[in-house]
Amino acid sequence: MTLRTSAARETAVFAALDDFRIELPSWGFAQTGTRFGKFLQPAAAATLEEKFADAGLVHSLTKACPTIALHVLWDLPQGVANVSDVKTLAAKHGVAPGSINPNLFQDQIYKYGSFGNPEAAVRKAALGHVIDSIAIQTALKSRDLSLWFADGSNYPGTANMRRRKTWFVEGLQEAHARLAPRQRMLVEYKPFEPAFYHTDIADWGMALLLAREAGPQAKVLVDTGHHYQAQNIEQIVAWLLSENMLGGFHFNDRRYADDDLTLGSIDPYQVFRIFHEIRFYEWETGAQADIAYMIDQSHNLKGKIEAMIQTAMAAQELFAKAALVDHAALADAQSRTDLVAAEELLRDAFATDVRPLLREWRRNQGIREEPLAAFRESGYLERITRERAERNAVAAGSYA
Ligand SMILES: [Mn+2]
Repeated sequence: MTLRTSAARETAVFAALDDFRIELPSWGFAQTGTRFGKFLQPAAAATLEEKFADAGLVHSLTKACPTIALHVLWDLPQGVANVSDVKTLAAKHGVAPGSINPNLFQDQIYKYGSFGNPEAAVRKAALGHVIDSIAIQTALKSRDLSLWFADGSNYPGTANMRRRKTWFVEGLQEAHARLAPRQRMLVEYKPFEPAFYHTDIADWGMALLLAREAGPQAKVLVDTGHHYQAQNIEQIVAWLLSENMLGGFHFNDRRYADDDLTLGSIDPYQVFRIFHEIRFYEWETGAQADIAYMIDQSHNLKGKIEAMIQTAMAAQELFAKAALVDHAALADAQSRTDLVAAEELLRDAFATDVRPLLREWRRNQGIREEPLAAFRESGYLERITRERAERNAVAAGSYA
Protein backbone atom coordinates (compact mmCIF):
# COMPACT_ATOMS: atom_id res chain seq x y z
CA MET A 1 0.00 0.00 0.00
CA THR A 2 1.09 3.56 -0.61
CA LEU A 3 0.40 6.34 1.86
CA ARG A 4 -3.10 5.56 3.09
CA THR A 5 -5.37 8.53 2.54
CA SER A 6 -5.75 10.56 -0.61
CA ALA A 7 -5.06 13.70 1.45
CA ALA A 8 -1.74 12.21 2.59
CA ARG A 9 -0.91 11.26 -0.99
CA GLU A 10 -1.72 14.75 -2.25
CA THR A 11 0.34 16.42 0.45
CA ALA A 12 3.31 14.15 -0.22
CA VAL A 13 3.20 14.63 -3.98
CA PHE A 14 2.72 18.41 -3.86
CA ALA A 15 5.55 18.83 -1.36
CA ALA A 16 7.81 16.67 -3.53
CA LEU A 17 6.96 18.62 -6.70
CA ASP A 18 7.44 21.97 -4.97
CA ASP A 19 11.02 20.95 -4.17
CA PHE A 20 11.88 19.19 -7.41
CA ARG A 21 13.83 21.06 -10.07
CA ILE A 22 15.64 19.56 -13.02
CA GLU A 23 18.23 21.43 -15.10
CA LEU A 24 18.05 21.65 -18.87
CA PRO A 25 21.19 21.20 -21.01
CA SER A 26 21.89 24.01 -23.50
CA TRP A 27 23.22 21.39 -25.93
CA GLY A 28 19.88 19.60 -25.88
CA PHE A 29 18.35 22.37 -28.01
CA ALA A 30 21.13 22.48 -30.59
CA GLN A 31 21.80 20.40 -33.71
CA THR A 32 23.31 17.20 -32.38
CA GLY A 33 23.48 13.71 -33.70
CA THR A 34 25.24 10.41 -33.48
CA ARG A 35 28.84 9.72 -34.42
CA PHE A 36 27.49 8.62 -37.82
CA GLY A 37 25.67 11.81 -38.65
CA LYS A 38 23.09 14.41 -37.75
CA PHE A 39 19.57 14.77 -39.01
CA LEU A 40 19.22 18.52 -39.08
CA GLN A 41 16.13 20.07 -37.52
CA PRO A 42 14.89 23.34 -38.97
CA ALA A 43 13.95 24.66 -35.51
CA ALA A 44 17.17 23.73 -33.69
CA ALA A 45 18.86 26.46 -31.67
CA ALA A 46 22.16 27.74 -33.00
CA THR A 47 22.81 30.80 -30.90
CA LEU A 48 22.97 31.18 -27.15
CA GLU A 49 19.92 33.41 -27.31
CA GLU A 50 17.94 30.66 -29.06
CA LYS A 51 19.02 28.09 -26.45
CA PHE A 52 17.90 30.43 -23.65
CA ALA A 53 14.63 31.16 -25.44
CA ASP A 54 13.84 27.44 -25.89
CA ALA A 55 14.83 26.61 -22.32
CA GLY A 56 12.76 29.52 -21.05
CA LEU A 57 9.76 28.17 -22.90
CA VAL A 58 10.22 24.69 -21.39
CA HIS A 59 10.39 26.22 -17.91
CA SER A 60 7.35 28.42 -18.48
CA LEU A 61 5.33 25.34 -19.52
CA THR A 62 6.55 23.02 -16.75
CA LYS A 63 7.70 25.28 -13.86
CA ALA A 64 10.25 22.53 -13.19
CA CYS A 65 13.34 23.70 -15.11
CA PRO A 66 14.52 27.10 -13.85
CA THR A 67 18.19 26.63 -14.81
CA ILE A 68 20.17 25.78 -17.92
CA ALA A 69 23.54 24.00 -17.95
CA LEU A 70 26.11 25.84 -20.03
CA HIS A 71 28.95 24.41 -22.03
CA VAL A 72 31.91 26.73 -21.99
CA LEU A 73 33.27 26.02 -25.46
CA TRP A 74 29.91 26.05 -27.20
CA ASP A 75 28.08 28.71 -25.18
CA LEU A 76 30.80 31.03 -23.87
CA PRO A 77 33.53 30.78 -26.54
CA GLN A 78 35.06 34.07 -25.34
CA GLY A 79 35.01 32.91 -21.72
CA VAL A 80 34.25 35.52 -19.05
CA ALA A 81 33.81 38.10 -21.80
CA ASN A 82 30.49 36.36 -22.60
CA VAL A 83 29.21 36.50 -19.03
CA SER A 84 27.29 39.75 -19.46
CA ASP A 85 25.50 38.31 -22.54
CA VAL A 86 24.50 35.28 -20.48
CA LYS A 87 23.16 37.46 -17.67
CA THR A 88 21.11 39.51 -20.13
CA LEU A 89 19.65 36.40 -21.76
CA ALA A 90 18.89 34.79 -18.40
CA ALA A 91 16.91 37.83 -17.29
CA LYS A 92 15.12 38.12 -20.63
CA HIS A 93 14.07 34.47 -20.89
CA GLY A 94 13.47 33.62 -17.24
CA VAL A 95 16.03 30.84 -16.82
CA ALA A 96 19.17 31.16 -14.71
CA PRO A 97 22.58 29.83 -15.67
CA GLY A 98 23.16 26.47 -14.00
CA SER A 99 26.14 24.15 -13.99
CA ILE A 100 29.22 25.16 -15.94
CA ASN A 101 30.68 22.44 -18.16
CA PRO A 102 34.29 22.84 -19.31
CA ASN A 103 35.27 21.10 -22.54
CA LEU A 104 38.31 18.86 -22.17
CA PHE A 105 37.80 16.64 -25.19
CA GLN A 106 37.28 18.60 -28.39
CA ASP A 107 40.55 20.44 -28.91
CA GLN A 108 43.22 18.64 -30.95
CA ILE A 109 45.65 18.84 -28.03
CA TYR A 110 43.47 16.35 -26.11
CA LYS A 111 44.10 13.46 -28.51
CA TYR A 112 45.92 11.56 -25.75
CA GLY A 113 43.99 13.03 -22.85
CA SER A 114 43.60 16.21 -20.81
CA PHE A 115 44.30 15.90 -17.07
CA GLY A 116 45.78 12.46 -17.80
CA ASN A 117 47.88 13.47 -20.81
CA PRO A 118 51.54 12.39 -20.56
CA GLU A 119 52.59 15.85 -21.80
CA ALA A 120 52.80 18.36 -18.97
CA ALA A 121 51.99 21.26 -21.33
CA VAL A 122 48.65 19.68 -22.26
CA ARG A 123 47.78 18.99 -18.63
CA LYS A 124 48.56 22.64 -17.90
CA ALA A 125 46.35 23.82 -20.76
CA ALA A 126 43.50 21.62 -19.52
CA LEU A 127 43.85 22.98 -16.01
CA GLY A 128 43.92 26.50 -17.43
CA HIS A 129 40.60 25.87 -19.17
CA VAL A 130 39.08 24.53 -15.94
CA ILE A 131 40.33 27.57 -14.03
CA ASP A 132 38.81 29.85 -16.69
CA SER A 133 35.57 27.89 -16.31
CA ILE A 134 35.62 28.47 -12.54
CA ALA A 135 35.98 32.21 -13.23
CA ILE A 136 32.83 31.97 -15.39
CA GLN A 137 31.11 29.96 -12.65
CA THR A 138 31.98 32.69 -10.13
CA ALA A 139 30.87 35.53 -12.39
CA LEU A 140 27.54 33.81 -13.06
CA LYS A 141 27.07 32.74 -9.42
CA SER A 142 26.72 29.14 -10.60
CA ARG A 143 27.05 26.58 -7.87
CA ASP A 144 28.42 23.61 -9.78
CA LEU A 145 31.35 22.97 -12.06
CA SER A 146 30.52 19.77 -13.92
CA LEU A 147 33.57 17.79 -15.00
CA TRP A 148 33.55 15.00 -17.52
CA PHE A 149 36.82 13.68 -18.91
CA ALA A 150 37.04 11.68 -22.12
CA ASP A 151 40.56 10.58 -21.09
CA GLY A 152 41.52 7.00 -21.74
CA SER A 153 43.33 4.73 -24.17
CA ASN A 154 42.43 2.27 -26.88
CA TYR A 155 45.15 -0.39 -26.60
CA PRO A 156 46.74 -2.37 -23.78
CA GLY A 157 50.13 -1.17 -22.63
CA THR A 158 49.86 2.25 -24.26
CA ALA A 159 48.97 4.29 -21.17
CA ASN A 160 50.44 4.32 -17.67
CA MET A 161 47.19 4.08 -15.74
CA ARG A 162 48.82 4.68 -12.34
CA ARG A 163 50.70 7.77 -13.49
CA ARG A 164 47.57 9.13 -15.08
CA LYS A 165 45.67 8.64 -11.81
CA THR A 166 48.32 10.75 -10.06
CA TRP A 167 48.02 13.47 -12.69
CA PHE A 168 44.25 13.47 -12.25
CA VAL A 169 44.63 13.93 -8.50
CA GLU A 170 47.05 16.82 -9.06
CA GLY A 171 44.81 18.55 -11.60
CA LEU A 172 41.65 18.15 -9.55
CA GLN A 173 43.36 19.41 -6.40
CA GLU A 174 44.64 22.50 -8.21
CA ALA A 175 41.19 23.17 -9.64
CA HIS A 176 39.52 22.59 -6.26
CA ALA A 177 41.84 25.16 -4.67
CA ARG A 178 40.28 27.81 -6.97
CA LEU A 179 36.68 27.14 -5.85
CA ALA A 180 34.88 29.74 -3.76
CA PRO A 181 33.39 28.45 -0.49
CA ARG A 182 29.90 27.66 -1.75
CA GLN A 183 30.93 26.29 -5.14
CA ARG A 184 31.14 22.60 -5.88
CA MET A 185 33.00 20.46 -8.36
CA LEU A 186 31.20 17.39 -9.69
CA VAL A 187 33.23 14.47 -11.03
CA GLU A 188 31.45 12.34 -13.63
CA TYR A 189 32.45 8.80 -14.59
CA LYS A 190 31.87 6.62 -17.63
CA PRO A 191 33.15 3.10 -18.36
CA PHE A 192 33.94 3.46 -22.06
CA GLU A 193 33.55 5.72 -25.09
CA PRO A 194 35.32 7.52 -26.61
CA ALA A 195 38.15 5.36 -25.23
CA PHE A 196 37.64 1.63 -25.71
CA TYR A 197 40.38 -0.03 -23.72
CA HIS A 198 40.63 2.00 -20.53
CA THR A 199 38.97 5.18 -19.29
CA ASP A 200 40.70 7.15 -16.54
CA ILE A 201 37.51 7.74 -14.51
CA ALA A 202 35.63 4.58 -15.41
CA ASP A 203 33.26 4.06 -12.50
CA TRP A 204 31.79 5.52 -9.32
CA GLY A 205 34.56 4.12 -7.14
CA MET A 206 37.23 5.92 -9.15
CA ALA A 207 35.18 9.12 -9.19
CA LEU A 208 34.67 8.83 -5.43
CA LEU A 209 38.39 8.37 -4.73
CA LEU A 210 39.32 11.28 -6.99
CA ALA A 211 36.64 13.55 -5.50
CA ARG A 212 37.87 12.72 -1.99
CA GLU A 213 41.45 13.48 -3.01
CA ALA A 214 40.39 16.72 -4.69
CA GLY A 215 38.82 18.25 -1.59
CA PRO A 216 35.63 18.64 0.44
CA GLN A 217 33.71 20.56 -2.24
CA ALA A 218 34.14 17.79 -4.81
CA LYS A 219 31.29 15.28 -5.20
CA VAL A 220 30.37 12.52 -7.61
CA LEU A 221 28.04 13.02 -10.57
CA VAL A 222 26.01 9.99 -11.67
CA ASP A 223 25.07 9.95 -15.35
CA THR A 224 22.46 7.22 -15.61
CA GLY A 225 23.73 6.23 -19.08
CA HIS A 226 27.30 5.70 -17.86
CA HIS A 227 27.10 2.17 -16.45
CA TYR A 228 27.52 -1.36 -17.66
CA GLN A 229 24.37 -3.28 -18.37
CA ALA A 230 22.71 -4.74 -15.28
CA GLN A 231 24.69 -2.53 -12.88
CA ASN A 232 22.59 -1.59 -9.85
CA ILE A 233 22.54 2.19 -10.15
CA GLU A 234 20.29 2.75 -7.13
CA GLN A 235 22.77 0.92 -4.93
CA ILE A 236 25.52 3.25 -6.16
CA VAL A 237 23.20 6.14 -5.30
CA ALA A 238 22.50 4.70 -1.85
CA TRP A 239 26.21 4.26 -1.13
CA LEU A 240 27.14 7.73 -2.35
CA LEU A 241 24.34 9.20 -0.21
CA SER A 242 25.57 7.35 2.85
CA GLU A 243 29.06 8.76 2.20
CA ASN A 244 27.68 12.29 1.61
CA MET A 245 29.34 12.18 -1.80
CA LEU A 246 26.41 12.31 -4.22
CA GLY A 247 26.55 15.69 -5.92
CA GLY A 248 24.20 15.34 -8.84
CA PHE A 249 22.77 13.45 -11.77
CA HIS A 250 22.83 13.58 -15.50
CA PHE A 251 19.54 11.94 -16.40
CA ASN A 252 18.86 10.07 -19.61
CA ASP A 253 17.71 6.58 -20.50
CA ARG A 254 19.30 3.89 -22.59
CA ARG A 255 18.83 0.44 -23.96
CA TYR A 256 22.43 -0.46 -24.81
CA ALA A 257 25.15 2.02 -23.85
CA ASP A 258 25.18 5.83 -23.47
CA ASP A 259 22.17 6.21 -25.75
CA ASP A 260 20.93 9.58 -24.41
CA LEU A 261 17.28 8.57 -24.80
CA THR A 262 14.45 10.35 -23.01
CA LEU A 263 14.40 9.78 -19.25
CA GLY A 264 12.15 6.89 -18.30
CA SER A 265 11.40 5.94 -21.90
CA ILE A 266 13.01 2.51 -21.64
CA ASP A 267 13.06 1.71 -17.92
CA PRO A 268 10.97 4.06 -15.77
CA TYR A 269 11.20 1.68 -12.79
CA GLN A 270 14.97 2.26 -12.75
CA VAL A 271 14.48 6.01 -12.33
CA PHE A 272 11.81 5.42 -9.69
CA ARG A 273 14.17 3.18 -7.72
CA ILE A 274 16.85 5.88 -7.79
CA PHE A 275 14.40 8.51 -6.55
CA HIS A 276 13.14 6.10 -3.93
CA GLU A 277 16.63 5.58 -2.48
CA ILE A 278 17.05 9.35 -2.19
CA ARG A 279 13.72 9.89 -0.48
CA PHE A 280 14.13 6.91 1.83
CA TYR A 281 17.57 8.23 2.83
CA GLU A 282 16.04 11.63 3.59
CA TRP A 283 13.24 10.10 5.63
CA GLU A 284 15.59 7.87 7.62
CA THR A 285 18.26 10.48 8.32
CA GLY A 286 16.15 13.64 8.45
CA ALA A 287 18.79 15.17 6.16
CA GLN A 288 18.07 16.97 2.92
CA ALA A 289 20.15 15.40 0.16
CA ASP A 290 22.03 18.15 -1.67
CA ILE A 291 21.65 16.95 -5.23
CA ALA A 292 21.72 18.77 -8.58
CA TYR A 293 19.24 17.04 -10.89
CA MET A 294 20.26 17.65 -14.47
CA ILE A 295 19.31 16.31 -17.87
CA ASP A 296 22.03 15.16 -20.25
CA GLN A 297 20.21 14.28 -23.44
CA SER A 298 20.45 15.37 -27.03
CA HIS A 299 17.79 14.16 -29.39
CA ASN A 300 18.63 13.31 -32.96
CA LEU A 301 15.13 12.33 -34.09
CA LYS A 302 12.56 13.82 -31.69
CA GLY A 303 11.81 17.52 -31.70
CA LYS A 304 14.21 19.00 -29.19
CA ILE A 305 11.82 21.17 -27.19
CA GLU A 306 9.10 18.52 -27.07
CA ALA A 307 11.63 15.95 -25.90
CA MET A 308 12.73 18.24 -23.05
CA ILE A 309 9.13 18.88 -21.97
CA GLN A 310 8.50 15.13 -22.05
CA THR A 311 11.65 14.56 -19.98
CA ALA A 312 10.71 17.12 -17.34
CA MET A 313 7.22 15.61 -17.07
CA ALA A 314 8.60 12.06 -16.80
CA ALA A 315 11.00 13.17 -14.08
CA GLN A 316 8.21 14.85 -12.13
CA GLU A 317 5.95 11.80 -12.42
CA LEU A 318 8.64 9.38 -11.24
CA PHE A 319 9.72 11.67 -8.42
CA ALA A 320 6.07 12.01 -7.34
CA LYS A 321 5.62 8.23 -7.38
CA ALA A 322 8.68 7.85 -5.17
CA ALA A 323 7.08 10.33 -2.75
CA LEU A 324 4.17 7.89 -2.33
CA VAL A 325 6.19 5.14 -0.69
CA ASP A 326 5.12 4.67 2.92
CA HIS A 327 8.56 4.84 4.54
CA ALA A 328 7.48 3.88 8.03
CA ALA A 329 5.71 0.79 6.70
CA LEU A 330 8.73 -0.03 4.55
CA ALA A 331 11.17 0.25 7.44
CA ASP A 332 8.88 -2.00 9.48
CA ALA A 333 8.56 -4.60 6.70
CA GLN A 334 12.33 -4.58 6.18
CA SER A 335 12.99 -5.09 9.89
CA ARG A 336 10.61 -8.06 9.93
CA THR A 337 12.10 -9.33 6.65
CA ASP A 338 8.59 -9.39 5.23
CA LEU A 339 9.88 -9.51 1.69
CA VAL A 340 6.61 -9.39 -0.17
CA ALA A 341 5.16 -6.58 1.94
CA ALA A 342 8.32 -4.52 1.47
CA GLU A 343 8.46 -5.04 -2.27
CA GLU A 344 4.75 -4.35 -2.67
CA LEU A 345 5.19 -0.94 -1.02
CA LEU A 346 7.46 0.01 -3.90
CA ARG A 347 5.33 -1.64 -6.56
CA ASP A 348 2.14 0.04 -5.36
CA ALA A 349 3.74 3.48 -5.34
CA PHE A 350 5.17 2.91 -8.81
CA ALA A 351 1.83 1.69 -10.14
CA THR A 352 -0.10 4.70 -8.82
CA ASP A 353 -1.24 7.06 -11.55
CA VAL A 354 0.04 10.41 -10.31
CA ARG A 355 -0.94 12.32 -13.43
CA PRO A 356 -4.18 13.73 -11.92
CA LEU A 357 -2.12 15.15 -9.02
CA LEU A 358 0.40 16.58 -11.47
CA ARG A 359 -2.37 18.30 -13.39
CA GLU A 360 -3.67 19.78 -10.14
CA TRP A 361 -0.18 20.90 -9.14
CA ARG A 362 0.22 22.63 -12.51
CA ARG A 363 -3.14 24.38 -12.09
CA ASN A 364 -1.90 25.64 -8.73
CA GLN A 365 1.22 26.97 -10.46
CA GLY A 366 -0.94 28.86 -12.93
CA ILE A 367 0.21 26.83 -15.93
CA ARG A 368 -1.58 24.52 -18.34
CA GLU A 369 -2.31 21.00 -17.13
CA GLU A 370 -0.84 19.44 -20.26
CA PRO A 371 2.50 21.05 -21.14
CA LEU A 372 2.94 19.07 -24.38
CA ALA A 373 -0.47 20.12 -25.70
CA ALA A 374 0.20 23.69 -24.55
CA PHE A 375 3.46 23.64 -26.51
CA ARG A 376 1.79 22.32 -29.67
CA GLU A 377 -0.93 24.94 -29.43
CA SER A 378 1.44 27.81 -28.66
CA GLY A 379 2.64 28.27 -32.23
CA TYR A 380 6.20 28.59 -30.88
CA LEU A 381 7.59 25.74 -32.97
CA GLU A 382 6.08 27.16 -36.17
CA ARG A 383 7.50 30.58 -35.39
CA ILE A 384 11.06 29.44 -34.67
CA THR A 385 10.94 27.08 -37.65
CA ARG A 386 10.19 30.08 -39.88
CA GLU A 387 12.91 32.12 -38.22
CA ARG A 388 15.63 29.48 -38.13
CA ALA A 389 14.97 27.09 -41.04
CA GLU A 390 16.89 28.87 -43.78
CA ARG A 391 20.00 29.29 -41.67
CA ASN A 392 19.79 25.72 -40.28
CA ALA A 393 19.57 24.23 -43.79
CA VAL A 394 23.06 25.49 -44.59
CA ALA A 395 24.85 25.35 -41.25
CA ALA A 396 25.88 21.91 -40.09
CA GLY A 397 28.35 23.39 -37.56
CA SER A 398 30.09 21.66 -34.68
CA TYR A 399 28.61 19.14 -32.27
CA ALA A 400 26.42 21.70 -30.49
MN1 LIG B 1 26.75 13.30 -18.69
